[in-house]
Amino acid sequence: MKNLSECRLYGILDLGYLPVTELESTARMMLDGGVDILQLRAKKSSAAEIQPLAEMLSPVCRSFNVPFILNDHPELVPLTGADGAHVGQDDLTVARARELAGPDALIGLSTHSLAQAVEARQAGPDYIGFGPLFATPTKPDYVPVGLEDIRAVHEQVSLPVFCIGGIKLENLPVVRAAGAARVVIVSGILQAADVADYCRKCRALLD
Ligand code: TZP
Ligand code: MG
Repeated sequence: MKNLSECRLYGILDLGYLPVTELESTARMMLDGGVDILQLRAKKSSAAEIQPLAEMLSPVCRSFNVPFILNDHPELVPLTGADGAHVGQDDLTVARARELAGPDALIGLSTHSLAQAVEARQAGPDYIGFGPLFATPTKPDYVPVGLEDIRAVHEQVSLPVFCIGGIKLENLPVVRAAGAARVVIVSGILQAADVADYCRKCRALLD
């Protein structure tokens, strides 16, 4: 499986944008397009609903050597073959998530400011998300952090940092120029006319 250090483009299958019936086909298009990590995010679904979806997606991601991450639900990691879980600031702790997900699982943590990103080191995640950089309907109730702290986060946090929030193919060069090496793109990818092509173009800008 790809090491996190090699991963630059993080895609999210967000059921807010995508019907369950299109999950597998969209996952395959994203993987074909070169997404390096894939997350399942189903904010309105129960663990019982998420479990079979994760069981279906795990082997698909594995066949591309791409880590498969569950948003929340670390307890489903050992049951579904997922590779890890992502938790937010208001979710259970990284340590608790690791206990539930197992010793080999990847645990990601969302951060929403430079201070939170620096503090995240103590929590011990395998990577952090940093954002939202820009206002985004995917996560509406958050104040955007902008581009100015991206370099400081990279200087002060020695973990893979995935910038997130309002990132699209169009603004990716600006985000890169501000110091981002790794990005998460949700709606940009899921609303693209050609998902694989969109991912390919984003991935090329991250090399
Ligand atoms: N966390 C911070 S911003 C965000 C999440 C889950 C949503 C990013 O979605 P989009 O559509 O790429 O702006
Ligand atoms: Mg969460």
